[in-house]
Amino acid sequence: MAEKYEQMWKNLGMDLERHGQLLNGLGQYYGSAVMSQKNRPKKMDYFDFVVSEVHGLRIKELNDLRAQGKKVIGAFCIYAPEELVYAADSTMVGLCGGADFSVPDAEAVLPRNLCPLIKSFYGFKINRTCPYFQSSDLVVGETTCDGKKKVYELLNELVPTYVLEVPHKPDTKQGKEFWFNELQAFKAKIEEVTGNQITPQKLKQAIELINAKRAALKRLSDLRAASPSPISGLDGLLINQISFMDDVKRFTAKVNELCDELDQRRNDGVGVASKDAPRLMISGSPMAVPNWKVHTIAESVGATVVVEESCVGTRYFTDPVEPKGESLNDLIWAIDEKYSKIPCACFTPNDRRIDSIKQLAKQFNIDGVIYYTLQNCHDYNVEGVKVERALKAQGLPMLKIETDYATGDSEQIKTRIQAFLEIIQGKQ
Ligand code: BJ8
Repeated sequence: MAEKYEQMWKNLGMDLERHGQLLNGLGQYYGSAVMSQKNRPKKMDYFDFVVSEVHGLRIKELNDLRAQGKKVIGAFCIYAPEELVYAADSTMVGLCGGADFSVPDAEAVLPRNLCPLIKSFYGFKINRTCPYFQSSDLVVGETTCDGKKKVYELLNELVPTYVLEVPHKPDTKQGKEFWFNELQAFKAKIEEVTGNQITPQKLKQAIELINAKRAALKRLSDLRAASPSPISGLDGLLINQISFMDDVKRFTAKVNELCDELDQRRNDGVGVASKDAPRLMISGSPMAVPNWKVHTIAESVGATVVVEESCVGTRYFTDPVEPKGESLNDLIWAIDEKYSKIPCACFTPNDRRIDSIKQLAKQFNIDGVIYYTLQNCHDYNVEGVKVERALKAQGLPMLKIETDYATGDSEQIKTRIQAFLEIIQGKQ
């Protein structure tokens, strides 16, 4: 791939030497973690191809769009309203932020005791190895957690960064009205950056486009509820990660094709692990590419991860945008309603998330929950107390793992998950 795309990466101002190191490491990790899995669905071929070209062909596609005058908008959070971006004939992509590779670069500037996701994304911008960053005309941040909010100020020195102010009590009338005004301001910003006006018709089409993507991901998720699950948790996670990078229409069609195969596997009783394998939910901080650590470990010791209660998971696709009218205001209110329901731990109170975890535990017939917190993420860490209480009341065990992107604690995590599975199996 390197030679084919070298000129493109050069034009994007990337550090070719460091980028080469990154790609080598990623290729090896993908081979050992993902490609080595047994009995994968055939239709995973497409997603393997996307990963193999994630810094190549996909970046070329984005830059071909830019050459046609379209804009690429980068984001980190599912609160960035992609419907408004697509309604302005533009594309939204998730930015790099899931690898340890860029953390030392960030630590030369930022405090070390910061969430690895934040350090990773900032490091990727500094070291110029993320082609998504280099291809973004605008980055959209949001005032969710304090760490991100402050790092966006520094990021703005390197790439134009627009920060959405999200209400921290989104369920209140004031919160919803506040968010409606923020959405209007964001619409104006996107119109200014793209030079395109967002009409009701364009916004309606964009809502339908993204709703179809969310529906395909929900269909995939529902299929994982089968026993045995027809696809590994790692592949399920991977598809959710790719959803933030790939072309929306093509991705939706490919997920639906995969689901047809999984449907057949479910009917034939074909799974990736035995029916008795403990079924785990992973709940907590989001896992961006290539954060496959906990899934890989859990599935290597005999569990199946069947659902991610995460922004790279159920929080993204659970609710569609459901307009009650056709006017621009009706459509923006529908976006307001949908996004206000995203149960991020940055908000308070966040009972919606507890209810969702309880409902998912039933739907997926869960045996135990791994509560996953990125180091120094206070919001998810503290909210774990309430989640554990709620699960305990349902008789479900929870294992809390607080970790970063490095592999130094992998053996320790493995031992802890093995002990957790023994507890679960002792109960079965
Ligand atoms: S809607 S979860 S994607 S903010 S960066 S909060 S891990 S300390 S990512 Fe998130 Fe949007 Fe919420 Fe979802 Fe913690 Fe790290 Fe902050 Fe993080």
